[in-house]
Amino acid sequence: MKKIFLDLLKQPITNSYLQNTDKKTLKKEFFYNLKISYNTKNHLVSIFKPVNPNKQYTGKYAHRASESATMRKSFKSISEKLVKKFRPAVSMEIGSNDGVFIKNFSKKKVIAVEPCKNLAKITKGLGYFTYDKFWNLSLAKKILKSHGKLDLIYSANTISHIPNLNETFKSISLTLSNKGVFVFEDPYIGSVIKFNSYDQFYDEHVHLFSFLSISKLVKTQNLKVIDVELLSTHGGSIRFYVAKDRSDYKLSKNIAKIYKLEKKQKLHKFSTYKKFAVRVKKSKLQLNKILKNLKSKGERVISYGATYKSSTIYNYCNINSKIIEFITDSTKNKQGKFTPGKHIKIIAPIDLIKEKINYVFLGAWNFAKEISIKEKRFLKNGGKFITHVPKPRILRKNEYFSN
Ligand code: JHZ
Repeated sequence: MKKIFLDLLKQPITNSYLQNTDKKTLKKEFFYNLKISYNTKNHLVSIFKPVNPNKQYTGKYAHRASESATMRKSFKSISEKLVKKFRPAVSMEIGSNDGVFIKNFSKKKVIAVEPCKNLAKITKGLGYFTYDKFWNLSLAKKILKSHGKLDLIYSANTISHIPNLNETFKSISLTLSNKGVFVFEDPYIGSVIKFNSYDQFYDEHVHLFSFLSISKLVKTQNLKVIDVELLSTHGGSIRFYVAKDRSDYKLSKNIAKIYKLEKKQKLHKFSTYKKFAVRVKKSKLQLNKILKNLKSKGERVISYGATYKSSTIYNYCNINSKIIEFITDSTKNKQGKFTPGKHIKIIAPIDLIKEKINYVFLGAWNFAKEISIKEKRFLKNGGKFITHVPKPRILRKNEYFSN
């Protein structure tokens, strides 16, 4: 049974950055109710009524996974590790974005799946065989026929975006070879609860995974979790290694460890999520208080990173361009546009000192360390970062390197 524990109010589609804010454009903006539920049967945390994926993964998809040095490094390191460990003959990536992961593979040995046509064009252009389609049973059958069984399937920040997980894992089960491994990583519900990072809930994050939920879900498709890793990427992610349940793979010691950890954190109890929802409401009040106080003193506040995540914050906390003057983002195709719902202007990175900016809200708090290094002159000059994780606050000196 699905039980709702959090209501994040009316939210737009996070990828729908606006070209302009004229009446006609605003009238067409789509909103839905972002309510989050916990499934008492399989422990899965999901959006109660997800948005239709055709509205989300269009030919105008803005996010580029290779935009951060942290992620480029992470994808390089996991691709090398997987090749060394599993020596796959044929591999596949689901949700290949701009090719940041598959670039580390030989073109003959990997295929890409990417439903956003503008992104699929990038990997096709790089010479990788790319299916510009959603991952589902019909595509799995097509791939099986053309490429045979796969030894390695990898996916980052994509499986959590797919509403129908049963079909997703069934399709994996069908295409995986007997020694094949499916490795996927997504934001971790345990970290969201720990850091009060409620901004990890937005239209694209249909589910937030735990070991408890995934181990149950894959079992129904004759698969088993053979290993699991907790990662620091994206403010706390979880990486699963899944294989056929009759494969020879032994279970890693990490399995017992994470099972214990999640039980200790009570991720299998509805009350944990109810308590989290109370903290989220408090977080909204605290963040508004900090920002309004700065504005009343005449301070200029901007934001760093026009993230999909921060869209949830702006819309839930009712933060608009009267509070956050503008947002800087290094992604070229976001620049010159406006954020969905609250219509804050996005511009290219600027010299914060020259522009006399004193306060910067970290929309991309998950890259606090990388941004702190980039902006060390600003920080040395007395500039301050603001974050909402784990509690809304103005960051003290030396706090930037903590995640
Ligand atoms: P970032 C997207 O979410 C959408 P977002 C998606 N649903 C998902 O799951 C995650 O990615 C993985 C910019 N930036 O990665 C670049 C700077 O401007 O936290 C990006 O626009 N300067 C697929 O948007 C944004 O911040 C910098 O120095 O929440 C970061 O977005 C750095 C490091 C980043 O994901």
